[in-house]
Parts: sequence; structure tokens; C-alpha cells
Amino acid sequence: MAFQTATMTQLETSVACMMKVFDTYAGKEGKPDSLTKAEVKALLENELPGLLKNQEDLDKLFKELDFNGDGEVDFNEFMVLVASITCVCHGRPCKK
Ligand SMILES: [Ca+2]
Repeated sequence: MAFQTATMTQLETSVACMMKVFDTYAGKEGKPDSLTKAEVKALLENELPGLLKNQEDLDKLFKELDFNGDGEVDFNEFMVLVASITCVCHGRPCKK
């Protein structure tokens, strides 16, 4: 799906931003289509400051995000994080 930047709606812009943020960080090291732990850390520290308080938080979150247990966070796994945060911010937490 491609967006026409000149006529993008708010939601389209948001979706494009999420893809761009993921790609920017995923491309830093290792595979370009998934986030290593270092990339997750950099992404969260820069894009969601305040979410992580310490290394323990990162370890816990990374473990929770890595559903398929391959040691990396792919786009689907990243979207679960974004969706969860969005739900919490909107006051409608996801049921586990
Ligand atoms: Ca994974």
C-alpha cells in the first residue's frame, strides 16, 4: 500500500510514521526488517522517552514483545507494542 503524501489523512500519516520509525531503527544493525534489543532500546529511548526506567524494564519488555522467541522484534511484534500503548493512552487497556 502506498500513500500519496500530498493528500494523506491524519490516520494515513500516523501509519506512515509508524512504518518509518520502525524502518529507521531496524536498519541500524542486523536484519533490516527486525529490531535487535539494542535497536529496541534506542527506539524506545528516543521515541517513547519515559517508558523505560532501567535495564530491567527493557529486558522484561523485550521478552514480552518477542512472541516468536527469535531474539528480535519484527514489525508485527512492534505493532503490538504500539497498539498496547495507544490503548492504554486512550484509556481502554487491551485484555491479555
Ligand atoms: Ca521476534
